Amino acid sequence: MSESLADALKLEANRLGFDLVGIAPADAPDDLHFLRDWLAQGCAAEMGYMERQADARAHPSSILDGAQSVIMVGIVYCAQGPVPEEPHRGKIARYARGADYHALLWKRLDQLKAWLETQVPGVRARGVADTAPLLERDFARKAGLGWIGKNTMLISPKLGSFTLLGALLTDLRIEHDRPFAFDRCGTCTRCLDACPTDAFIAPHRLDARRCISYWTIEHRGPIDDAMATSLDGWVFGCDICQDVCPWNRKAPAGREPALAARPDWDNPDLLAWLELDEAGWQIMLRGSAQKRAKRAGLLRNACLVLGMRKVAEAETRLERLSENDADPTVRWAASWALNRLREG
Ligand code: B12
Ligand code: SF4
Repeated sequence: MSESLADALKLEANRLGFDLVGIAPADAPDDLHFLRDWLAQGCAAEMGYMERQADARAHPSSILDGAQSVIMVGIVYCAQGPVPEEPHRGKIARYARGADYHALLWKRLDQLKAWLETQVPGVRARGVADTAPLLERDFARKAGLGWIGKNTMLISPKLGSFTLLGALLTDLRIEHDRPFAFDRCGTCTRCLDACPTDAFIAPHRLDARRCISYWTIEHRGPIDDAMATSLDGWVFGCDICQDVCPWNRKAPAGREPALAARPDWDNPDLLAWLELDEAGWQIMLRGSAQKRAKRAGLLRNACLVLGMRKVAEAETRLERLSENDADPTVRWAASWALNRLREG
């Protein structure tokens, strides 16, 4: 297929709001052996879907039969500076301070697909973001969007790593971009050194069993003591390994208003979380990526942070939750926090 289609496609993707776009061949991922090692070492923790989908990740044709090209896109989000720290306020990863990116990316990818169908009638295409069995960072690198840093993030030399990725797979063979061939990390090890829980067991290798992001978002149930004491204020996700990265120093603010931080999702008052009823949680989490952790996960994280910070105003609310909450994880976390608070 002609190069002009690739150029027109990139212009259209940009017009739709994607900040990065590149095209990779729909071949087996280069990094599949890394995924297999990572799984074998137990680094996926309890993310059983990573194990179950391992074979599907071996080729993009598991997502679209006959796929020839993977159009990788990226969108910049909410790159504002760190939030002020008050003991009763929790930290939310930047990607989740605005509207849920999944719905946004899926909609934009559908629009790109519709555009492609007008250019090439009969073409087959499928848009995916995050949830499909695609090694997105590997394909992003192959599509020329950037390199995979020692913190495992896809880093664009122009835009940094505060980007979210998506892919439009198609059975059309479109002019491919060159893979990003450089590793611009050099001798830097800031992310590896800054991680408070030593989640990077080697450069490019994150052990989810030690990652604050994993524990606060993905893990269900009580949290090991070693991690519970190390959350450092994070109640949903973690940005430390990106905040310290020099490639994010000049990262631009995103141009997508929906991804900008919302006051109620940014820097939340955890004492107020402890008061919310079921209906309040439903309203709070509507349209937010934070709903992945569910009420129980978020309340658990809030209790742990308040306990570690010994926020005295939380005591009566923690007592109430530890005795009466219907969810055993919340009761556990509230008791854990009360013990910390009363330790003196
Ligand atoms: C599972 C998952 C997680 C897990 C595990 C993370 C991980 N590093 O694997 C947890 C819950 C911890 C997580 C956290 C986060 N995630 Co996440 N996650 C995913 C998911 C669904 C799969 C990732 C995966 O395949 N992991 C398997 C391992 C093997 O891959 P990897 O760590 O990326 O390692 C790559 C390379 O480093 C290399 N490699 C591995 N080992 C080695 C060893 C050597 C020596 C070398 C040279 C290379 C190498 O191979 C791998 C594949 O390319 C993707 C979406 C998707 N479908 O891809 C999003 C995704 C990676 N996450 C994303 C985001 C935003 C985050 C967070 C920033 C959220 C937050 N603020 O809390 C953190 C970042 C933590 C981090 N440093 O990775 C974005 C990343 C965007 C970007 N610019 O890179 C993605 C792409 C979602 C999206 N659609 O935008 N995530
Ligand atoms: S902090 Fe340094 S080592 Fe880590 S990803 Fe950024 S440039 Fe690479």
